[in-house]
Amino acid sequence: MVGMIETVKKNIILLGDGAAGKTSLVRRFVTDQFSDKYMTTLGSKVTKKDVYINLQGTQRHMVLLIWDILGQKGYQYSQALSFGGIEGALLVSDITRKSTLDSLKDYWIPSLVSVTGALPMIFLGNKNDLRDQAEFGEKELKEMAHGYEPCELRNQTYMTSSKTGENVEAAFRELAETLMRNTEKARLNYTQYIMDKSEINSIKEVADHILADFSLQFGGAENAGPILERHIREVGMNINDPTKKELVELVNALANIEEKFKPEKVVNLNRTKRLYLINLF
Ligand code: G3D
Ligand code: MG
Repeated sequence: MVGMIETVKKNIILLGDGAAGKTSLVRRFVTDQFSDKYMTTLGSKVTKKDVYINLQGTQRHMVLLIWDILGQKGYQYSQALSFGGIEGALLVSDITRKSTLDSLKDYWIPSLVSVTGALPMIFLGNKNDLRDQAEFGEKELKEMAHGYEPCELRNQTYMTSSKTGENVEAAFRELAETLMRNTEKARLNYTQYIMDKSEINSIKEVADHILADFSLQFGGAENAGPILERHIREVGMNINDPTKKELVELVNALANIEEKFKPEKVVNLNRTKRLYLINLF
């Protein structure tokens, strides 16, 4: 069976001075190619890439939307607009030009976080195939990255080359996995929140929470909506006036679905906490 895999969508952005290698890194990651023909990126361009991540024994599907912007300073306003919804960043420096490292600190990071707030960042020292012309190395890159903790990243820096492909996949994956772990943390917080029964005052609110919880774990309302609608119909539940019996049936139906793509432990935890909420009323 192909199985149902949860999908989450994440927007990430590459920032750094012009010619640091942003566009080449995206091209290498997405198509595994390096082109020596340089095309100026006008405005921002979004590239989509599917990433599969194994997290705690569950296969996850992430759609990465990769924003590549015009790498010139001074376009702050229009660039800032495109930061909306950005959840992670790759900060690209070119090891043959020390100035590209400095401007991460002086320009790119401040202009990013002023819009997005703190977010996971990975620091790249690109053009590592040109080590013999380097003006700085991994040590300086790490020093800068450490200044931006707590990003809680295991590996915040990568020496990359879009020419040879060195570490390109690893750097993108590190960011993707970090974002996936953060999504997981948000879920746990949400569970904590709904377990606090003082937040829930009626059986209808219980139904709301169960539907929201399922959607969240299923990668959003877009994916979960049609499935929920079908099962609500099947148990004959009126969403504005649910009965306990109907809700219990719905919870069991949702557990059957989750069994197909979640570890048994998680399925049982979800079922238990949902039944617990129903039984408060
Ligand atoms: P940008 O999008 O950050 O502005 P680009 O940068 O990806 O357009 O790359 C700028 C130039 O650097 C290009 O060269 C590109 O081929 C080169 N480049 C990018 N990454 C690497 C790398 O890892 N190693 C080497 N040696 N060169 C790289 P041109 O000459 O076409 O301008
Ligand atoms: Mg570019």
